[in-house]
Amino acid sequence: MNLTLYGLNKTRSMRVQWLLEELELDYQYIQVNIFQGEGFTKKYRKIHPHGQVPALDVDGQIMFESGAICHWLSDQFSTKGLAPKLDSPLRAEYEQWMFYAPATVEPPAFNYMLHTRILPEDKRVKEIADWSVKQYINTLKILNQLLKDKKYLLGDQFSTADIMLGYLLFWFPDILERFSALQDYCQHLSQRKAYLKIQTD
Ligand SMILES: N[C@@H](CCC(=O)N[C@@H](CS)C(=O)NCC(=O)O)C(=O)O
Repeated sequence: MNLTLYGLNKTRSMRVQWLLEELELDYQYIQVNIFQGEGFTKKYRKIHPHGQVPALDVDGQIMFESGAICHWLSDQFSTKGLAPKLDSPLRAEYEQWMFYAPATVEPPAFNYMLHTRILPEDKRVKEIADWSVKQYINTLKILNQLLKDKKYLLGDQFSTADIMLGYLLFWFPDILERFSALQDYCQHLSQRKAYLKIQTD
């Protein structure tokens, strides 16, 4: 299988890159600097209609949406054990976390980032930032309880769901300081060989 990842450091493409490394797959990496307008070229719009990263070329067929790519790859390479098999008792919980990360955790975290860091200062709305961080912290309180005494979301077994969630938790390390179980969780994640391999400045 020929794989080419279109991505950029410190973006959601890191989910896919982290997973490709966990799966020990060969892939080509093409950097698309979305902050310098490279997402807007006609050529790149044919790859990703929104001009975003990540996109993955699989033998000439393009996929986009980080969660979908990670979900698909994990099942394609199921022998690597990063997604419980369909008939495994852990599969339902795995699916739950795969969707929980982008659907429940990501929106408040991203809105907070948007209104504190990404938007130009005159476009930031304090009320949205305040509301989003409150929602995010409430979500983390629940996650912190659920992850007590657990190494990974599925217990001792690392899975792609940990990539989906873990990638997000690294966005605001200062907020994590008050959540000891989440700090331990991130500590485990950050020691993984594949995670360390994709860290660049
Ligand atoms: N839901 C999409 C979001 C993709 C996304 O928003 N990517 C950002 C980088 S993290 C991007 O390319 N932004 C540039 C833009 O929207 O123009 C996914 O998870 O793949």
